[in-house]
Amino acid sequence: MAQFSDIASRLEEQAIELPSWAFGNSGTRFKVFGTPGTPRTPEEKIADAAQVNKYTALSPSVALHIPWDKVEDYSALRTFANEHGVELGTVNSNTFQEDDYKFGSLTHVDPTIRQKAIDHHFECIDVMDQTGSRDLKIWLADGSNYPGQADLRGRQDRLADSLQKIYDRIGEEQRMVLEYKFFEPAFYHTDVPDWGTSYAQVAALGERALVCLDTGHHAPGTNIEFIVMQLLRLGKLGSFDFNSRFYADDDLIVGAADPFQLFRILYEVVRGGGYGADSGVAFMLDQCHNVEDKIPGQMRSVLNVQEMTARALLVDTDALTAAQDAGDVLGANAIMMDAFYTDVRGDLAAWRESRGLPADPMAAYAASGYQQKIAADRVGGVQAGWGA
Ligand code: LRH
Ligand code: MN
Ligand code: MN
Repeated sequence: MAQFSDIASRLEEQAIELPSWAFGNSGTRFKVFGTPGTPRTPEEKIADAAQVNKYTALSPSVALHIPWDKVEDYSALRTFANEHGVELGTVNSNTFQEDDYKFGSLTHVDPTIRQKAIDHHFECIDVMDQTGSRDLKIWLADGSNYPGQADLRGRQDRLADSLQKIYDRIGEEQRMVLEYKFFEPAFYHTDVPDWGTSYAQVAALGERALVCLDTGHHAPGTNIEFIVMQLLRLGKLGSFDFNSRFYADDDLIVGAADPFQLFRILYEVVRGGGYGADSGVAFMLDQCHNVEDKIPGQMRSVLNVQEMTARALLVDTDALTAAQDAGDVLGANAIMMDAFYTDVRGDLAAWRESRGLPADPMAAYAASGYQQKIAADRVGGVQAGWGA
């Protein structure tokens, strides 16, 4: 197996984008619990996200969700972010919270509603031009609840048409990523339910249209690392929304529910050339912190990704290939498990210190007093965006 010192330099390349909405209050349809100190503005969300980067050096950018993060002046927001040591990242569109979209957005039968949804994406591209963002992320709630309710084929054709109009608008340096999800809020069919549909749609558009894989958007038992492998093989994996789940789209802390699955995914990322700044694969979180504090929740998440990335990098790939080629089933499996079971926490702590970072970022944040300060200073936090 490789030694930690062999792989340490590769860890410097790691960047995990944080979602602005993770810092707002969120919950279930039963109850949203408020957390003292919750941000009231996009600026306060960015300031909180910057804390995560300050203690971990893992999260240099923050994703926006429009209109949840709507401001008058996006150039000023960009300057504000830069002053806090972070960049503005992916711009997420939102066509799932208006009455007009009850029966769909980019797939809607009514051309005026389709155009409204397309125009919203044009507005997001305008935002990207001001924030310097590279990626436009599209997730659609479009779907139906009952067999016969909608013409599945017609909706797919209209989707292709709408996406083409949006794609034609993005700049040379910009990209579009199309996220899939197998159900919710629609319960019978979803218009972009799986990687195959997303792939078919983006492949028809061109090079700068790619698939976004949200780890919580698959049926239980799905082999997600296989999908990662296939999309990398096809050159179409644009980004990840990382989170973890026990049941459905739970949006829990990545690596919390199934650390082994996170390891397997990251192994395929590394194996397929999807790791590192030049890979074109953006690592993002898409999580909600319903009952835990949000800043340490995000910190725990990026540290989990870092730990599993280190373990994935430790796999002895030469020995693995030899075992695979020799038909050594148990030998090959043991090589994977050796890396997975390696506790890298001590090595990571020492490595952080060698780079001027706290050995234990969670403890350093807790000792900083920031949480107490925002709890005292801010009153009346917003609701993540889920309604704000
Ligand atoms: C949909 C989703 C998508 C949205 C986000 C808030 O479930 O994963 O990425 O933009 O949640
Ligand atoms: Mn997502
Ligand atoms: Mn989701």
